[in-house]
Amino acid sequence: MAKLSLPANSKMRSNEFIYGVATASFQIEGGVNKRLPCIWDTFCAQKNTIADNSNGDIACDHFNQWQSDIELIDSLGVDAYRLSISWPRVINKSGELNQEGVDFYLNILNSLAQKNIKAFVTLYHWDLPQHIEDNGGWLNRDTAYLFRDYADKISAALKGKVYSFATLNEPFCSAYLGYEVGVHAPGIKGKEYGKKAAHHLLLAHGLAMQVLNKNCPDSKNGIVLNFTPCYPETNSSIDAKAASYADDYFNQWYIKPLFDGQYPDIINQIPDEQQPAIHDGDMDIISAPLDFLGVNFYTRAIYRADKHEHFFQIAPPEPRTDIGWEIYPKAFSELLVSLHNTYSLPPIFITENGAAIDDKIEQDQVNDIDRINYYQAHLTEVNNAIESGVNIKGYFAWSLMDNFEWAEGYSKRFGIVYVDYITQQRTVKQSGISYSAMISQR
Ligand code: IFM
Repeated sequence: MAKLSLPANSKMRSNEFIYGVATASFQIEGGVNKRLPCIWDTFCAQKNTIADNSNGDIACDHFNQWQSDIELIDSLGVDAYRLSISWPRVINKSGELNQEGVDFYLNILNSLAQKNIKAFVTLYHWDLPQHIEDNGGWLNRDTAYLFRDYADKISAALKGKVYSFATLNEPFCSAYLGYEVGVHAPGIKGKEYGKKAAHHLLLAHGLAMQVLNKNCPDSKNGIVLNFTPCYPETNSSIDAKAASYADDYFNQWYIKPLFDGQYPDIINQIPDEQQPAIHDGDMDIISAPLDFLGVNFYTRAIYRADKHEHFFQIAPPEPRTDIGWEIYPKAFSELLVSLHNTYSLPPIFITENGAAIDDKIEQDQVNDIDRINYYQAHLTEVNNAIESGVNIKGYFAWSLMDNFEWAEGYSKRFGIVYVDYITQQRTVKQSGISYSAMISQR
């Protein structure tokens, strides 16, 4: 059986390097009746939105199983657990804290502290309260201020118990998938919406940073972005131009405002009706200093020039994971080095990396060798980036356990722990056993 290992003199062998596992509220919690509805509840209830017609009502039933899930996390020997808070669980319709919801997270955080596991808490992993969407959601500037108020109240309530707060997880997905192509909640389609939503999300981030720094100056406060590096199909200058435009549109659009206080130059090529509404002072709010940048990486994308559009994405070549994403680990180190060379970055945490594999459970075992190989190759690239001078402080496997994979429902498994959704039985996969062994052998 393949085993995960780290090179002999790697900084990733240091006890200072943080290893963790990650999840998100809507994907694992269930407990739907103990919170307000969110945009994903509504989206799942629509026809043909989710591959298996499922929803998050029960998910992994973490709402009820959180104690044994934390025992499970502890048994893996990780240093940290990255979770997200469900906004509709902790804030009621009038904007006040819902103490029952807050207590759910306080219990989790207290339990993690008892076990000496650092808590990395994300405030927004896509579960926007539905009543806020009913007023325009991320297309309404007011949502940024509602997010600040939520961040203010919840960070004050959790103060002292959180090692790191991230404002948003992957604003690209919320803005582009949710409001431009409509394959994620709330399912809005239109080129005129994506960049508007993105700007309000980034503004929300900047406003939330202010209250996080006020309430929890001792926590490491930052944001988590996802990157799908863009490669040209050929060496031609037109393909290079297409890839570069795609990179600005999908990746740099979210990081450049944070570190340079401006959007990429392609903003000048974007038609008026697609422009974000930028108010005076917004870019200063958005570009305030961060304690860390979270980087999520899974795959790359390949582009060619197109006669009508700025770029055309070709089908991902093999090898691919079960979700159809190309396995191309080299893009990981190339991305990290390029971000390091382009921006003046704070320390980086790899806040997500992992693979969907068509796992089979046989005799209580899951021999997910392809996932182990994926992790090995990507950990090696993280190490390569560190050796090239990138300041990386930790790595989180996505995910702790199989869960609700958004538009794919429960059909795609990303966990290092297998979940039987009928019995809610958890079984640590070989990748989990191997990740745990690698961590303990540092
Ligand atoms: O499951 C998601 C997660 O919620 C955000 N990042 C990507 C993962 C895999 O698609």
